[in-house]
Amino acid sequence: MLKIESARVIVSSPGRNFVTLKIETNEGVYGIGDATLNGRELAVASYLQDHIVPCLIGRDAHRIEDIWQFFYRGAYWRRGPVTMSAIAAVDMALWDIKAKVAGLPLYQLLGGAARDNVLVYCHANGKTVEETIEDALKHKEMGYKAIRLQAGVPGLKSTYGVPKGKEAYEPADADIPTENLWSTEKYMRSCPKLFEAGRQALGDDIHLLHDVHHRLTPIEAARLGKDLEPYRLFWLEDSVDDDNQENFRIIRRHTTTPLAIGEIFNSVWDMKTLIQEQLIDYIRSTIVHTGGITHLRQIAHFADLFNVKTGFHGATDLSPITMACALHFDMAIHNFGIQEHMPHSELMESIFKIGYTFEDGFMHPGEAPGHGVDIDEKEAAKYPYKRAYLPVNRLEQGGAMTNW
Ligand code: EZ4
Ligand code: CO
Repeated sequence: MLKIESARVIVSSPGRNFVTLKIETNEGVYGIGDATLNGRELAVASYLQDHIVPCLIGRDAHRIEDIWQFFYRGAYWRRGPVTMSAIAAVDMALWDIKAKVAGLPLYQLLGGAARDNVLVYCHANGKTVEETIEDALKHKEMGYKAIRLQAGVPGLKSTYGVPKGKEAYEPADADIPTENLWSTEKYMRSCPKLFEAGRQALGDDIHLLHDVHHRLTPIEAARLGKDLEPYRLFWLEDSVDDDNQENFRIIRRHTTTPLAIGEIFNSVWDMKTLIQEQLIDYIRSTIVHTGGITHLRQIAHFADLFNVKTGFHGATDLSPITMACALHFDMAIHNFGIQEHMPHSELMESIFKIGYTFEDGFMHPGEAPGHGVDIDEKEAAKYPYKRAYLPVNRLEQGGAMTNW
């Protein structure tokens, strides 16, 4: 039996916090999984350390499905981002081990290549429309075929997703959440102008995407979707709060702009209505926050029945391990749509050794056995945990708090 001999949690902060689980077996082969939950990292670290690791030791590392069900059903308390991120880390590490033992890159175990490489989209940001277009043109030059456009809103001091200075953009920017002011009216007026300029400057062959970060009501989202129709977006992301799946019935009734949501979902039950009623076009739930490859397979296959494609979250607060697992997954499933790509810093990649590559708008997970990412534990130990939170938004005219 390929026995799990040890499992340990590695918390490291090379520019931002990452939580990694390393599982070692009696035959020397080991695997690693990502457990990073932005702003709640230590909760997942404790869940793993205190509640999962003791139950893992001695188990057969090959029994991935059984171990998944053991932690999902066996805990009695199901779902939630902390639990599902912890289970995901175990799942990624076990798939890594199995693929290493097989001597194959992970995508081969998931059914083999359904495509030659993976279409990715990048972020273009700026304080103004002009700055955003300039950034987008730079990314087009780098080969990207799909670009997410986000710009500052005239009249608002700051906007989430738009870097304040010249430094690389990191959304979790303070040890107590920064409070920003938000105006839906100002945003709704400026957003279509960004896409009118974007389509004109970037041409018809580039896919354009946009993220609303859950800030609108359903009828406002319906209006924005209609206003953006002339610019033919690839998708409009997180236009409303995703707590109530029925919100999307209202949006869908009014606009043909394709809709994406799901980066904060953690189980198939968060998206069942959205998929079954064909209220969305892309599901963004990803490997680390949704129970790992094992649960995402169920989600992708379910979504395929209803013409919903994947478009996994790929921000830098998901570690390179998640990025690698997502790329293997994207390679192998039929209903892949697009993959988000926010490159990690050089410092982060000096700790997480990656095997995946980018070329001309597409990525490939590489051919190394396993998921292809390793961690340098000695280097990781040099960067202790540093508390950091996402900002919050208050409506400019007082009252309600919205997301970010
Ligand atoms: O705000 O990953 O589409 N990408 C995003 C990200 C998220 C962060 C939150 O942790 O919305 O920038
Ligand atoms: Co998003």
